[in-house]
This record gives sequence, structure tokens and C-alpha cells, in this order.
Amino acid sequence: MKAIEANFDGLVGPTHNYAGLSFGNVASAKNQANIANPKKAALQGLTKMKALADMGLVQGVLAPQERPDIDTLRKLGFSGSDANVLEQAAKQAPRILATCCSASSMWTANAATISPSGDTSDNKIHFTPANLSNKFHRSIEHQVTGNILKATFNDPAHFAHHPALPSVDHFGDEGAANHTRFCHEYGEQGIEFFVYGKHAFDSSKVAPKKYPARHTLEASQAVARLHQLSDQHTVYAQQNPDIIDAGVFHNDVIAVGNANLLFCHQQAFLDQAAVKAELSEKMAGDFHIIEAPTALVSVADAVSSYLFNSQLLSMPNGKTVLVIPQECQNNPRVWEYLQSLVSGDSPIDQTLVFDLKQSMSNGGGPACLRLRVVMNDAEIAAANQATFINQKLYTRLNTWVEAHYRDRLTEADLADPLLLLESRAALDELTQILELGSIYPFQQ
Ligand code: SUG
Repeated sequence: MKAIEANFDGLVGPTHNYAGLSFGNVASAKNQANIANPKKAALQGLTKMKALADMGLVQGVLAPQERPDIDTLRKLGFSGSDANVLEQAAKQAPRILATCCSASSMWTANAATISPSGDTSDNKIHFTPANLSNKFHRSIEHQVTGNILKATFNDPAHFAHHPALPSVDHFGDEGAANHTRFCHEYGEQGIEFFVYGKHAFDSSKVAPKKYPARHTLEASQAVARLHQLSDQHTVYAQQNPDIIDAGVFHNDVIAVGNANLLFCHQQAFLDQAAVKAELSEKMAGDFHIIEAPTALVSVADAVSSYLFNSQLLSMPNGKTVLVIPQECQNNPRVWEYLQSLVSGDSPIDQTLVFDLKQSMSNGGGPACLRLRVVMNDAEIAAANQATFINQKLYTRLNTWVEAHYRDRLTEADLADPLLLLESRAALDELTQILELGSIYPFQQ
């Protein structure tokens, strides 16, 4: 059956800020305490969504989380009115308050792992929200993420929703940031490629030394079992531990794939030759790998420019487009490499540059901001139609952002009880615009 790849981007929430919460993510650490502009962040994201929809791609939007997360603060012992909870947390544990205010759910590549119906034995699309257990501020996302996914893909005849894996380091799961699906035709059986950072139950295996490996092999295997994937069509690869220590905290910072093309850095994987051989063999037939050599693009340049955190898109006209952040244009070595890449006889025809600086400053590029869902016509029709970006929804969301979002936010503002009220008012209206029902704790 004919299918396409839809992209569901995370809408940036009203509390977007720079709190330096992600050890191992260089940009997050570097920009800690910068002044954030949540309004600009949300509008930059919407601009990318609208541009891709205008190019004829199916583009959806996923709602943000409720932040500040008063429920979690109460679980940690803060009590009284909501304003009291914020006040106590700000006084006694400001760093914990910051973790409960992050707009990190914007990076929907980490929302879940998704297997298209062409790969699963019951022919449904399977969703498993990522537990994101390595970072506390992200580990509190998966419950509401599950609610959002169920409200967006809300027909049990087509969509199978699993709960997140157990929230413990052994099953650390970062979702689609470490998962790629290759295929010859989107609607047919594909190859699912799971990349992990370490083995949880075998300490003889190599692992990074400086920064954490957030994702385990055992988590990937559990997701593959839940999604009813077959071994012949699944490939597991370990990330090169040295590049995790150089700031590559997710595989999508060093590799991107789509259809029958893998674009990656020369140092992306441990035993890269074996990984390439297994992918090529299982893909059987026309399969392309573009490997950027270290001599032209260093790992440091890849991390600072986010060259590989790009979206590799198959356009309706058959062309392949690479969506990159402006930071690639600002790096002369990366830009020169890209120019030579697209000018030759390359599987990539064109680059498309976006200004996503607000998100980039927290380590989130074009690919982090989107969750891919391969869907056939029946599945597109079964999804929540109010979540697909078109001119009307784009205009409505722009107006909604202008009305509800601040253009300046610092860590000190997070305790402001007005910010909580503004955020809840915004999200309440958003659930109506996107026809999501009651998905947030404050709506229960
Ligand atoms: O999990 N940054 C996110 C960035 C996620 C990028 N996603 C992908 N590569 N797919 C993270 O590290 C920083 C928040 C802060 O420091 O305020 C943050 O959570």
C-alpha cells in the first residue's frame, strides 16, 4: 500500500528557558542562564512546519507538556496552593524547580519510537513513549506524551500504544532520536535500525567514560519485541563511545537516514564497517551510504553545526532535500562540504536552511524537533485531523502564540505564579484548537 513519511513537530511550550539541565549536551551547558524567548522559539518552529507543509509534505503538530509541573513538585513534598508550591520550590530547591519547568518536550524525536504498519506483525502502527530516564527533567514527560500520542493517533484499529519501558537506567530509552527506518517503499516492509549507547547487563562491553550513554541495547530490544518486529528486518548498532564523550548525546546528532539512504559521520558507530555491511545486506538492493570523513568534517564541527541533525526528506517531486539549521551555513568547513555534496552526482539534491536558534541553543536541531510517522492513506484519515498543519491551523497557532507567550524568560521567572496561570490558559485553549480532549493533569 502507498504510504508517506509524515513529520509531527513539537510545539515549543510557554516556559522555554535555558537551565543547563542536560549533562553531556554541549549546547545546553554552554547556554545555561541565557535569556530565552519562548515566543520566538515557538514561531521559529511553526515557520519550519508551515514551510514543509507548503512543499507538499504531511506535517503535524504535537502539543507541549504542562509546565511548571506542579504534580511532580507535590510528589517531591512541596505543598499548599499552587503558588505556595512554586514559592517553596524556588526557595528550597531552585534547580529542582527548573527541572519541572523545562519545555524539553519540544524535541519530539525523543517522544517515542514508532514502527510503521509495514514492519509490524499485526499491521498496526506501534508507539512506545520514551522513558528518557537519564535526565530527570525529561523522565517526567512520558505519561503526558502517551496521552498526547493517543489523542493524536486515536483509532485502535490502526494505532497500538504501549506504555514507556520501566524508568530505570537499564532500560534507558531516548526514542526515535536513536531509531531510523530504512525502506525501498514507505508502505512496504522496511529495516528498523536501533542505535544504543551501552549494554545494561554486560559490563565487559565498552561504554563512554565522560558523559552518560542515555540509551541501552536492552531498551531497544524491548521496543522491538513490543512492536512485533522480525529479527531479519532489524539492525542494532552501538554508538561510538568516544563520540558520546565528545558531545554526541543522541545518534541523530551524528547520523540521519531515510528511505534507502544513510547519511552519517565516519566515526558514528562502533565497528562501523560491520554496521554498514549488515544494513546493506538486510536492505537487499539499492542502498546508499554517504559517510562524511573526519578530514573534512570533524566531530566537533558536526556537534557545533548539527549537520547530521538534519531532516532527510523525500519530496513529492522525487527530489531528496536536507533540512539543516543555520549553524551549518555559519561553519565554513561544514558549508563547503555541503556545497560539494549537493553539487555532484549525489542522492541529496538540495539543502534547505532554517533559523532555529532558540531550540539549537539547548541542543535541539531540525531533526530533534520532529517525530516521524510513516502512514498510508487509511492511517492518515484515521489520525486526528485537527493536528495537521495547513494555512488555517498555522494562522491560528501563530495568533495563539502571540497572545499567550512571553518574549523573555529567565530561570528567576519560573517561580512567577502568573507564568503557571498563563501556561495553563494557553494549553487549555490549545487542547481545544487541536481537539485533544483532557490530556493534562490540570484538566483532570
Ligand atoms: O535531551 N535538551 C535536550 C535536547 C534534545 C535533542 N534531541 C535530539 N537530539 N533528538 C536534551 O538534552 C536542555 C534543557 C536545558 O538545559 O534547559 C535539553 O533538555
